Amino acid sequence: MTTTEQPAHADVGFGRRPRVEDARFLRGKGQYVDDITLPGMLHGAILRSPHAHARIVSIDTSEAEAHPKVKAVITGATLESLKLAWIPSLSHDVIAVLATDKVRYQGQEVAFVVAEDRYSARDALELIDVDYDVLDPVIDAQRALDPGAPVIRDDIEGKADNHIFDWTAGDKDQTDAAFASAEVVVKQDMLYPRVHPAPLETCGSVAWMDPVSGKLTIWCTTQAPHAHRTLYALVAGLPEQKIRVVSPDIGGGFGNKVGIYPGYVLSVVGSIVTGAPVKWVEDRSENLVSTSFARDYHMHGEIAATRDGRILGLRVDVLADHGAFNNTAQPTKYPAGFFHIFTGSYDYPAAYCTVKGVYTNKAPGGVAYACSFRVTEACYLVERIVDCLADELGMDPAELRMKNLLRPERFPYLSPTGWEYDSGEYPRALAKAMEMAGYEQLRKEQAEKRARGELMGIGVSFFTETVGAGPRKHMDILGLGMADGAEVRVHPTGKAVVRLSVQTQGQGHETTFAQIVSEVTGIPSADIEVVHGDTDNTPFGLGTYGSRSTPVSGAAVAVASRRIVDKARLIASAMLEVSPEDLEWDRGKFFVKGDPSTAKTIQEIAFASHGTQELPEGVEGHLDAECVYDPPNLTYPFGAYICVVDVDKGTGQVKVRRFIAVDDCGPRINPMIVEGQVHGGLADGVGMALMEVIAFDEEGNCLGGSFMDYQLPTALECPSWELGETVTPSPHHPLGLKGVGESATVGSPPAVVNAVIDALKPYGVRHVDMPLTPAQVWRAMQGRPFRT
Ligand code: PCD
Repeated sequence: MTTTEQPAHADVGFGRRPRVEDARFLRGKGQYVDDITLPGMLHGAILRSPHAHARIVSIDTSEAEAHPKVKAVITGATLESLKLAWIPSLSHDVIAVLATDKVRYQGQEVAFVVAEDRYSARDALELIDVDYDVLDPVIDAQRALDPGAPVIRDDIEGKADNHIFDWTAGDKDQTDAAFASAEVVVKQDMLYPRVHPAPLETCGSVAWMDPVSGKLTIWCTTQAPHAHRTLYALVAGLPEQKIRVVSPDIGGGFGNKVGIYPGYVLSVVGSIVTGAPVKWVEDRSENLVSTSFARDYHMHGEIAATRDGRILGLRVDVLADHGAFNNTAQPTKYPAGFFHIFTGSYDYPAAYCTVKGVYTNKAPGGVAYACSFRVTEACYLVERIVDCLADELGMDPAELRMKNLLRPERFPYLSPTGWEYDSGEYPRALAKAMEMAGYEQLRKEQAEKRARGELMGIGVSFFTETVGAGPRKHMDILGLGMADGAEVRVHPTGKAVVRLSVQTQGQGHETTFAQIVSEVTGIPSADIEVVHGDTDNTPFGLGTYGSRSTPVSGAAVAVASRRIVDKARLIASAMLEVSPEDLEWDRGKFFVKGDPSTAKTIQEIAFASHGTQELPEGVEGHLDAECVYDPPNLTYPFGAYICVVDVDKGTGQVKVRRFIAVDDCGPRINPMIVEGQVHGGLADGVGMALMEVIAFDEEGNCLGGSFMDYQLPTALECPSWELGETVTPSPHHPLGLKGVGESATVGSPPAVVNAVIDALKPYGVRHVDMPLTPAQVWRAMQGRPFRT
């Protein structure tokens, strides 16, 4: 069900348009990394550590090397000789490509076998003999800083503890003063557990170092091909023009494919060592156990308010578990990502947070899984604690939110932690969600059910996202500023090609970026080809994550398209022998003011730009343009979500019965794609709230290494989503667009958890940590009387 009313099919510009990429996806004709086969290609497999923490005494590879189909066995020692054993992480740390001294988490890469086929490579792993001296692991982040805790990173000179960083945002004194004057203070500990992006396609690469041309081509599951190329150049000392990174079809990224993983580097080394192309594709368990994680934030929140429900301040203290290497992906300046957006959508002056990062013997990563760098954790914190406050005050959670939401006249709004929210109409979005839900009726139904002893819950959440990183002067990744390029070229016949620096992983850029060009130039979308994901054929840019493609690259495309129209005006003025100012633009054609019969279409102008038409002074031939877009600010999409659950008293089983989501991402390029993005994010949210967790035992064994243990939501756990929209354009984006890809993943977990806790209200339960599995919910009810 949807409230969006749009024409069924948009040929030109924005509107519903079936995804062009589906023609190949639905026929099983996508070209993923694992579909790439090159002549003479070899296959790599990784030997991984069974221990969470152990010293490597020796590695004997002789038997594996003797395997008839094995071409090379690479160890940390091989890489040390190439100066590739350690590479820079995305957060100014280093990560081991293959362990040299110690293994620091279960699943860490220890050796790489290259063989004629995948099976032989895997068989040969069994023939490698590693002698480990097992050490005590540090698994509990809370104990990582205990005096006497084993030091994980003794590779770092002088390192005597497991501390990574301390970071603060906001004004401490002002916040302390707000708390001192408050009538009510509510405190709550909450964990955002370690989860995994779990894309259906795992990570992989095919590397081919052509010994004749000296050109290295890497087909790779990457969300950021250009950034990867530059990093290969910087780290391996290879000339950048001799490196080509191709990101073919990607079966879901969700942040998991932003970083450079040891396997990618190993396929490159394998190709250099053997002189043949080498493919490496990890299996499901490798992906879940070793290849990144998300969240793992242990948060303590405190909220101050007046008795009548005016929020005065928020104070947060976070312990961030980063695993064995600090390989979190986020702009350099922000070790806790954009966590300081935790002040959320409410109007109050005082907020302060401290974040402490620690090493543990767990896989590194901290990827922004469907999250603009820790916005998800931030949103969960504020939306949960506002519900705790409502509970304390005996106020309806929707009413408490309505009372404190930022009003439209407050925009552009400078938050107490320094963000400048670009635009918003928050109360309207919440009112719309409440109306769609039939909020009052739901509360009545709940009261009746409670009276009968049944558990029904209604959860409200409101979110503000900060997406589209970001202004170059503030944001970079390893020194690369976060701007993106785009090139638009119109062929003589009026068809066009647009080349993007960003890379789609299923979002449908081949559809929507053509629509952006079409919206501005009037060229039908079907006449526009989108080229992306190949560094040899696209302009430089930082890639697709943090919902930045539309805010940054989409803006680059819009500006380049406008430059096309500007140039077309000059050429049309020569064609019509009038001055450019005398022309009027009616999307797709220019005509002399007051005389529509004189129109020259963009297609005619394109031909003239290549033809014999004499061009005006200073105008070069051809109709093309480019732009490198440095966004002046981020964009701030927002939304109001309401979740309705029923909880089984006997088993603790949660059933999500309804979910109402009102999203505002400014104008929608393609409402159908936006709805798909929201559907996916809502399912993500239900998964994290109710079932997903990467847990460890005391020895550091990962307990989430398969889809039997790491549960993903399916259609069975999801209701039929009820979507609504409001449209508040971004004032600084050329087309008013805001990102949306991660909105629902950010906004939905607190709605689901708030709903479950609301259902448990008769038991006096104020908080339960995710995931709210039946066991977790059941435990929360035990030993507590049911009181209506
Ligand atoms: N759109 C429209 N309109 C508007 C906005 C948007 O239409 N207003 C659309 C576009 O165009 C695209 C989509 O939608 O197509 C999205 O967008 P955005 O928001 O801009 O985003 P991007 O950048 O493109 O993308 C990214 C995201 C992220 S970030 C994530 S996680 C996820 C999402 O995206 N991932 C994925 N979604 C998705 N989907 C799919 N299918 N797959 C995937 O993988 Mo991160 O940071 O990485 O964690």
